[in-house]
Amino acid sequence: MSDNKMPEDSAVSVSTHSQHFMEQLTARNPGEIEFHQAVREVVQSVMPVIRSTPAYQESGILQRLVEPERVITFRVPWIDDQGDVQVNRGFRVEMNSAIGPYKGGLRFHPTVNLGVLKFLAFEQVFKNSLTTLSMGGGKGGSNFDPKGKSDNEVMRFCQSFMTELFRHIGPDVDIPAGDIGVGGREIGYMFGQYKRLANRFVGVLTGKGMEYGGSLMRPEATGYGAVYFAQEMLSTNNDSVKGKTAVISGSGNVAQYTAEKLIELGAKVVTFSDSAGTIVDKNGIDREKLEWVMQLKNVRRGRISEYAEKFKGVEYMPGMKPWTIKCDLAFPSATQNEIELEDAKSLIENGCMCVSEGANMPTSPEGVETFLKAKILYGPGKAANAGGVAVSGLEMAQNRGFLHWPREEVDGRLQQIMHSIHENCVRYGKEGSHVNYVHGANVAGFVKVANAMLQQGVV
Ligand code: NDP
Ligand code: 2IT
Repeated sequence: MSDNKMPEDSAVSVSTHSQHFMEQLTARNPGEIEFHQAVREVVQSVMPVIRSTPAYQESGILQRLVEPERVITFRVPWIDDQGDVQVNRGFRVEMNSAIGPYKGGLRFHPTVNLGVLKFLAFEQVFKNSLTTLSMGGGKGGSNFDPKGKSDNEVMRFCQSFMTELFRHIGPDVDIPAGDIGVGGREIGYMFGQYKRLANRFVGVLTGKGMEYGGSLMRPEATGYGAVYFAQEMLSTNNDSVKGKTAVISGSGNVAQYTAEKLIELGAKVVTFSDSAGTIVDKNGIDREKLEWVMQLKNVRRGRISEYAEKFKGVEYMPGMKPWTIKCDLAFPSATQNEIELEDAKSLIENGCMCVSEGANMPTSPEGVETFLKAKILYGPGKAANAGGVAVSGLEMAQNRGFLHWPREEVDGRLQQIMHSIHENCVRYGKEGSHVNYVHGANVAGFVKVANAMLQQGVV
């Protein structure tokens, strides 16, 4: 018997099996705390399914799911504007390709390390499975910090990063995209370098510019999708986002387009944030103010505190997150574990009825527990933010067919996909009259990948 199997004993409870599995996982992957956290949540959801399906146990599905198929780490040397040599570390975690080529974003942020990317790649496997498209899971990035760097420095970094990564990726192999710190500018520089090295114009990255194979609606997709998912959840109570007050964290890609869709659908958005603090605009952030934020963050690359200097009646809360502000809806759209126990409690006490996660794993386990106990509508990231990678999948489909679909077509497909993700969560997550979307998303995402792995043998 392998060292990661438990003896067969029906008296051994599901939770003992989960605990035993997690002990071995943490011992094998020391210090990778975000990875442990992401795996623990999935294991808690899927262990009953595994225990009741002998084929899953016999073929070691769970043991194989938590071991990346391949991890690449590499040196990324580049020269800054002063002429000094800088060295960063690059990664690509190719987690699972049972249902399609590896697919997932690249994150450039000083906090990036192997544990963070393994958690993101692991989540991506289930998320991509939920989209209904054929995409495996991967994630990559670097501890490079684009903040305060000139365009030329970012270009030189991206070119050096791709000079190694290009040999590991390809349109049938692994198709990266953006994430924190990687937007249209970085994708452009990386695409240019890939094309130059490979001498091939192919859809090897998604989130490309419209002029060279990008899809309409990809920039909007994650934020719009998170709002569509909130609408789906609210519709189970015959409710909608119209007239509701919403708080959003972050002020990057996901936050901006979450705000745009909420404003369009008649909600009142009152916050944005960044890693330095939160702005609270009780009058509501309207289209014009949002346009100003987009210029600030995407063109001038400024800080959100400037919003409070620009507009009247706005409070800036340095060092604070938005979760103490009274709201009906919350859209965490910045980073992992940004909603801790106290934040979750404060949201519930203030009457928040729906949380739709644009970010990946933004709620700590204690926070998740708080939302589940309160039985609010809580859509975890792997379901609620899947619109981004789903439209990446649609970008790949368009690239294959040399096509460029109109905006309405992509948006229609995105809405359809978010609807089917919601249906799947309900199917696997219904607990009486309540839907446990965490459980639903984990089990629904798992079953498709597990069955594909079963059919493909022990690889
Ligand atoms: P951006 O880089 O565009 O924006 C990130 C935002 O989050 C910024 O406002 C940033 O503030 C803030 N932020 C980042 N790290 C921290 C931190 N440690 N503490 C506080 N604030 C922080 O990234 P995206 O909008 O693309 O990504 C946001 C989240 O959405 C991430 O969790 C990402 O994984 C997830 N996501 C993104 C998708 C996409 O398509 N882009 C798809 C699905 C999920 P500051 O400027 O101060 O760093
Ligand atoms: O976390 C995510 O789903 C993303 N950053 C988007 C991945 C993608 O391939 O579009």
